[in-house]
Amino acid sequence: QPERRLVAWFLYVAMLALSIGATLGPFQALEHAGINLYPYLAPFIRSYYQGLSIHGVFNVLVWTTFFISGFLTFATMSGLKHPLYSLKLGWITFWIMIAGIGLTGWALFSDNATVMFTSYPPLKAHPAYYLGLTLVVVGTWLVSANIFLTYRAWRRDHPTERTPLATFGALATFVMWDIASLGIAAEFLTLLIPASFGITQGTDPLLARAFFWFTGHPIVYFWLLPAYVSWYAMVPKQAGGKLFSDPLARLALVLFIPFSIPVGLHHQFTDPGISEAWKMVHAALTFVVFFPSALTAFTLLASLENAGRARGGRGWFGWFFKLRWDDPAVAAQVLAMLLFAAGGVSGIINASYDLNLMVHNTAWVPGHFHLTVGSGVTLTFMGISYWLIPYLTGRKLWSRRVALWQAWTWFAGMLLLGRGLHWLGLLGAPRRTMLGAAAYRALNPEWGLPSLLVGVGGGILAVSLYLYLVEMAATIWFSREPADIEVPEAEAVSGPEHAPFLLERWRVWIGAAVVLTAIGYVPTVVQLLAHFNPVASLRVW
Ligand code: HAS
Repeated sequence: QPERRLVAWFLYVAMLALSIGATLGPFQALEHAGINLYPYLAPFIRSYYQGLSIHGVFNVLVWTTFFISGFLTFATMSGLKHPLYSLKLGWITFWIMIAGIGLTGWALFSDNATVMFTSYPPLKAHPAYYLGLTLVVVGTWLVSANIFLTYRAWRRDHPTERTPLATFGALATFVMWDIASLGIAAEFLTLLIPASFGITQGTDPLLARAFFWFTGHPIVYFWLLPAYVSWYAMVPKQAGGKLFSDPLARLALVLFIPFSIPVGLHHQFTDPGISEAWKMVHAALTFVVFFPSALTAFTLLASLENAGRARGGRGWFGWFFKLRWDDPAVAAQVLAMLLFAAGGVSGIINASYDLNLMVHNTAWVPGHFHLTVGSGVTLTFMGISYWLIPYLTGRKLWSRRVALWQAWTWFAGMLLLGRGLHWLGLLGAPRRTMLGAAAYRALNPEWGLPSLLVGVGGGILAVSLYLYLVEMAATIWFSREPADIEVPEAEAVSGPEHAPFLLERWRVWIGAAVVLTAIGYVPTVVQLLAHFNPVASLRVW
């Protein structure tokens, strides 16, 4: 019971963050469609760019991180059937992270951190912004420490057992993240925080970007893997069937440890000062990290087909319509998978060195990430909350119908918004720009229709967001019926006993990650450090 409270509070804060961050999304979408409502937000939000920074940070950094911290802590405990190693540490972590978002939130709302969620120098924020985000990252390290210690305590009593799949996924996520987050730690601690305090006189934007993307690409898998945990370990059961293959699921999850990190230069294909050869190496490795997602698509389709056929589905596609579409937890997550598949395809286009030159820094890129983190991840987390919040609070979901409407409206809204943004990108519309401004619109009449799609999609998403928040608030505060929920644990057609022990040898995967990361980054970082010029950078800050 006490652990349930901790998990629930992580999720509540996540939802609060989403309510702030996502509320600003429709303002951007409508601006692109030529309806500028920002003046009505004054004095709280003073510009499109301040709104965009808050939108990015609260959605992709706070909503995701708090949800993941709660959900993976839960998945570890429920998988192992073992209490958390230290509840006290759990609460200390929670409050450290709250202090972090307090500082960052203050800087953002006081218009002292209009630097976008990528925090690129030479844009400069108040030290509180960087310190706050640092505390959030430290919080994730403490969450992972608690999870690892819980696992170690369980392992002592179960030396030969396979780790339950959900817990295995939680461990893989945090092992990967703990290594990946060293990049942003280096950037903030050695470059941005000292410079924002005025301790150093300048900084080096290129070096900062290299450190940032060391973490910035794998962070997308930090967001994605918890969704995979749910898709593999829970959804097959909720959909009425079995996971196709437990060993394939484990293989996919564990492969993210070595392959997630040495790919960050694919965000810097157009940056000067980095060798093209190393950019090519990262481009090639990006196609390697695509592989576990391809495995996932195969295994999930087979698992969903298993569920649909078990429920009487016939023919090539008939099984799809027999899934439990009346269960919002299932509907939301299957719709999330569909959108994610489209986002994955645009990711492959981004990763292709030559095609990237066409789409880089255009509206295509937000099109891509609204289908991945904004749909694949966010809609999955919403689907998870439709059973997890009732489980944690003991209160039945307030209205299944509202939850179903929410899932479908998110799907429809993201389809339109995603299509519009990708299309705008191909027409050369830049990202992070007030596209609705009269000068742009007059020069580019062909942006009209895709901008309209973005505006309509954003409007539908606003409705969907509030359906979600109302559903959650009503379940937590007003639902009177007790919930009768079991934690879903999918059985597998091919069970864990077929998984080779190698998959559980964490040292092997960590070793492989360290070696590959060193190969992928050491030459570039050494070269950037050799050219680091604090005097020239004085001019920047
Ligand atoms: Fe990305 C930029 C490449 C995945 C998020 N990405 C971004 C940014 C974000 C982001 C936020 O190479 C912008 C950062 C910024 O502000 O500058 N991305 C990729 C590649 C993948 C990928 C190759 N991205 C993600 C995920 C994200 C995410 C996941 C968040 C969660 N991305 C890039 C590149 C850039 C980039 C470049 C830089 C662009 C630039 O120029 O700035 C891959 O990992 C994708 C693999 C995934 C798949 C999909 C598999 C499908 C599955 C679902 C199965 C569906 C079923 C249902 C079963 C190939 C697993 C189907 C049912 C039926 C009946 C059909």
